[in-house]
Amino acid sequence: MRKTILPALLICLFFTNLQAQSDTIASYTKKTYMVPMRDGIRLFTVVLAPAQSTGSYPFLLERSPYGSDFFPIAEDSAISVNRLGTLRPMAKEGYIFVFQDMRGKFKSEGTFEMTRPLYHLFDKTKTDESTDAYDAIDWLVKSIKNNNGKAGIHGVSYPGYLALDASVDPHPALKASSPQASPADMFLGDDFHHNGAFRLSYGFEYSYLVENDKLSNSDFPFPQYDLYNWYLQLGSLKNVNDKYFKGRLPAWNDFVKHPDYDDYWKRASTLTYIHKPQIPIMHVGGYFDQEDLNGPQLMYNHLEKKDSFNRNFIVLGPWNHGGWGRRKADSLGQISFESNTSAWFQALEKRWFDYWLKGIGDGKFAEANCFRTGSNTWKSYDTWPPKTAEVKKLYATADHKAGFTKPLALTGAVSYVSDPASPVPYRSLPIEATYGEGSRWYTWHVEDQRFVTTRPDVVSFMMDSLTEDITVTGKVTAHLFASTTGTDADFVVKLIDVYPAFDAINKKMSGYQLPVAMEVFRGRFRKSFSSPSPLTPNKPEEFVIDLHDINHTFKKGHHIMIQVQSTWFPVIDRNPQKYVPNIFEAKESDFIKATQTIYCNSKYATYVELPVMKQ
Ligand code: PG9
Repeated sequence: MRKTILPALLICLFFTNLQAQSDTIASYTKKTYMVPMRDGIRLFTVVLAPAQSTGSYPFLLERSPYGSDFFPIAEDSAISVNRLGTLRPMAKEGYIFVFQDMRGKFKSEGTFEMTRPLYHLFDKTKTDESTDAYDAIDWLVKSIKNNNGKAGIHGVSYPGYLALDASVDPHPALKASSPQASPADMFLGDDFHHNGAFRLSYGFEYSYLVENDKLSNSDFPFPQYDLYNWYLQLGSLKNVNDKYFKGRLPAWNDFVKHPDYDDYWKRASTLTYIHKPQIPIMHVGGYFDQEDLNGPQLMYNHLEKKDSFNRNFIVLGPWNHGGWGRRKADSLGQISFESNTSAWFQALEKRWFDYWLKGIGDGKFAEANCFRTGSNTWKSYDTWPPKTAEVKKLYATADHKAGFTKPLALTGAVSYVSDPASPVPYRSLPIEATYGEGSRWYTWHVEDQRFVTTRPDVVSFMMDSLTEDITVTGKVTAHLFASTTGTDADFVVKLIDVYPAFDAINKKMSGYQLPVAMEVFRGRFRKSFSSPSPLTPNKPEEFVIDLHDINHTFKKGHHIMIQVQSTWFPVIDRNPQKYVPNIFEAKESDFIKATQTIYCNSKYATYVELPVMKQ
């Protein structure tokens, strides 16, 4: 995150070209403070306040584990609004920007705890990220002059998660919050696991990034550039502590200790303790977010059930992690969106905070603003997902095709051999370190899948070319009927937009295979994420896999494809394919080849549910 989001949102020196400003403020003065929390711990805080100001301004707060002292100017010196990057439009309007190192990171005192639960909800004497945000706001409104008594909080990813935490039992001055790419549940989705499958490269590199050293963001010193083989040679996950971390990183130790969805994960899940929006909340997420795609969608839906005061809003765009903070987000990888989607969002974010914190505007915000990929248009909705879609079942057939008609034959299946010794890469090699030099981590969600489609351990089911556009808006769910010769198995399902084989105008996009939805499921958790159980060899079972919300038009002439595989390495660790109680403790001999069978017949029909809009 650090190398995309921080530069993009905070220290970038590029300028955005948004709507006209009141243009009253030209420069900001930097001051830093050690702000006391209720338990005496002091948090390092940077305040940028309008210089030579006469008015009163709201606070816009961002709390972070990545280091908040990123404006390289001395205490008390002034900085021109032109150097405030994407904050510039709001800066001209007049805000007091506050950046705070969270507890235990960089210049703040105390101890860092990865995704610290909201302890105060169970014990009023305890502190957590919600009480720290409360205490910070309390101190700010009482201590910083020229404030108007109102505060907003926002942030991308970890800072987004901290914005969400701040929105629980909020300080009375906190009037609006925008958690952006905030994880919701680290076992079910987001950074560390997806449906119980462990995100190896991310979990390994991220725990080192934040826990190796309090005062820096640490890059693990890999001895090579392409990490596919490095992770393969690592072997069983037990080697991580034996060879590298030596039990020194608390987050990694917790991954090892908690292989199932137990109380540890439930306590850290925001779903457990946030039940209704207490203040206006605007969730922001990207369809191609390589880190926290699920969180914003899950949390919006969760809060929507209790949104009696209409305070819950969502924005979804064609973005990777934090892509809305870029100067220009008119494309991602090879995929064009035909307009600057980040400028569109940044204008909306300004209107949002201007309204809640400064009373500017009419306060009319659509419930959901969700970009439609494929046809490349912004759409607004009264409900998300819209109720007008008709759910259709796209079936996989034994001849590797896909169609809306259920297979009639009593038999029909497709098999492949999955070998943990030769796992399918999740993106084309080289696999650079996640945040390393030249990393293509940021665009792998839109990578052309032809790099794996021809592998014998990847099976595809493709529709004939479309005779008219099909727009899918809302939640895509795979119902996979599968068996394995082993006793545990992962299944990765992708929904792919296959471009026409020859595009005379845009030749390089001919035959492109764009994954518009994809997800992994660890078979042992099919009945319960808390109590895993082995699979019975050769027994067909149903695996229901949430492929998340999309808003995508498959254009006339394109094909829709379903793809299935059983490894996705090294973003997902290798399932040994032999059931063991804790995969973090598997032996090398537990990793076995297995034959996976995907059933495509009238009794066991594999299909993907698509919410299709009427044209
Ligand atoms: N995806 C990162 C993260 C968020 C929350 C917890 C752990 C990791 C991030 O970009 O901040």
